[in-house]
Amino acid sequence: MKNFSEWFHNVLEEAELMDARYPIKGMSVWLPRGFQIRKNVLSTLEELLDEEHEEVLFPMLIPESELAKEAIHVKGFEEEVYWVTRGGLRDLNEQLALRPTSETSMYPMFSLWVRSHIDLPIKVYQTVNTFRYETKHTRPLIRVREITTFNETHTVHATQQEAEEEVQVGINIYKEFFDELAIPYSISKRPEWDKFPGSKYTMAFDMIMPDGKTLQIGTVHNLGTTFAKTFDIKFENDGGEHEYAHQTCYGLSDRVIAALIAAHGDEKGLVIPPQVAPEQVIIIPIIFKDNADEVLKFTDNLEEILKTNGIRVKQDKRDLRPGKKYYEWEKRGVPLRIEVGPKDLENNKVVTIRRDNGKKEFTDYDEATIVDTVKGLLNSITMDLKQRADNFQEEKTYSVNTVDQLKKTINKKGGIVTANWCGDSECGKDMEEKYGIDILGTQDADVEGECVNCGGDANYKVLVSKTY
Ligand code: PR8
Repeated sequence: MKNFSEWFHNVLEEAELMDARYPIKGMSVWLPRGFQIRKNVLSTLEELLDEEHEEVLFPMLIPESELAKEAIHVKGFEEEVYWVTRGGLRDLNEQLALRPTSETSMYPMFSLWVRSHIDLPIKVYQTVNTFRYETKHTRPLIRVREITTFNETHTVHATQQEAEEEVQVGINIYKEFFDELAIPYSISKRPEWDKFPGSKYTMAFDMIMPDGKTLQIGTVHNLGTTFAKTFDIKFENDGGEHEYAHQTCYGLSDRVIAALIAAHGDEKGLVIPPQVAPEQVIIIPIIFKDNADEVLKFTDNLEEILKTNGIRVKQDKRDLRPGKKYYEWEKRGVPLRIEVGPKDLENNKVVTIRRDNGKKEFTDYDEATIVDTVKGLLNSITMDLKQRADNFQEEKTYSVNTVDQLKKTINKKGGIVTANWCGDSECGKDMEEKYGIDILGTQDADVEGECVNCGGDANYKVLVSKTY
């Protein structure tokens, strides 16, 4: 695709996912088809979270006094907070923030809940809307001012060790989640100057978009005891002493759906992996005047069989040319199309067409095997989409030895470029400024030799790219 931005906007519109014409910048409307994908994405995620975490729901408004308590945190968000200052005609005594994220909404309550070590760990999540007055260029799903799908997990632990382990739990859940959606990613530890405000460190997932820039699609933060100290989250240990709790939080957003669209779409528009597709199969009966009853009897039966076997299927019986229907369902990204015409009835066959690669196959229609055939095809589609997306991320990840190569590669090819780095903040910021790039983060690796920028001893592999 030549112009990703334009393509992305067209897909949202043509696949009927979102309407971006809402009269507030950075806020859009979820249309039924988009909402259904969102719902399927969320249930995939929540199924994973539910194994160890419990769902909660906190209020959207946060008193200024609580938001302001954690100095570093509030500094990080001060330019992005929306404020409610009036109730009806009256000015409020204390202004209330629309949550930009929920640490300062949840942690005063955690302070009340945690008394002794028996109250720990706490592991909860919520899926809510959050508000961030973004000043960078807004784009639907990618950078919004109302994040409508903010899934945030918050945990509290007795020891540093447990919090470390929870970071790994969070990373593993997100890995599994992205794998199920066939979304590729690179994981790195964000540099000091780009970690979550108030955290000890941030681990982030980045996907390379079709235009070569990377999108941060999820983050896992170790909060240490910073917030516990600010909000007085203490517990009595076995020995009767009071200790501050160790915390983590992790989250992802609407961006995951942007990543899903970007990872799999093609020139014809949307391609959705079967796991989250509103319809996994669309049946198109090819009807002529004299055979309508016969064909529809057949396709109704086919629809019923697939449905009872747990496949999300729909039949398009509208009085339109088949070609027009094919075009529409292709744009909507339905993974598999089944066409049934009078000839197929005679031969007792159906035609299947894959959305991802256009492959057309004739399958014998036999009630016992049609389900297996369709399930097998959906499976292959999932695997092939994943393979294709993973290959793209891999092919677009380059390793270089000099800063000159780094600059050239980023500018010419985009993607993620890796190199040896010392890890020093001054050196990192200098590199970002000089070359107009972003340091995504570091990966621990056995590195030997010099830092590409300053020539000092290299300690890490650094991931560099242009970002959204
Ligand atoms: C936290 N607190 O808040 P985070 N539009 C779309 N997606 C966004 C936007 C935006 N304007 N800003 C961030 N995201 C922690 C963890 C509770 C949960 C997405 O962390 O500020 C990004 O993908 O890193 C980001 O990784 C995720 O929300 C979590 O936001």
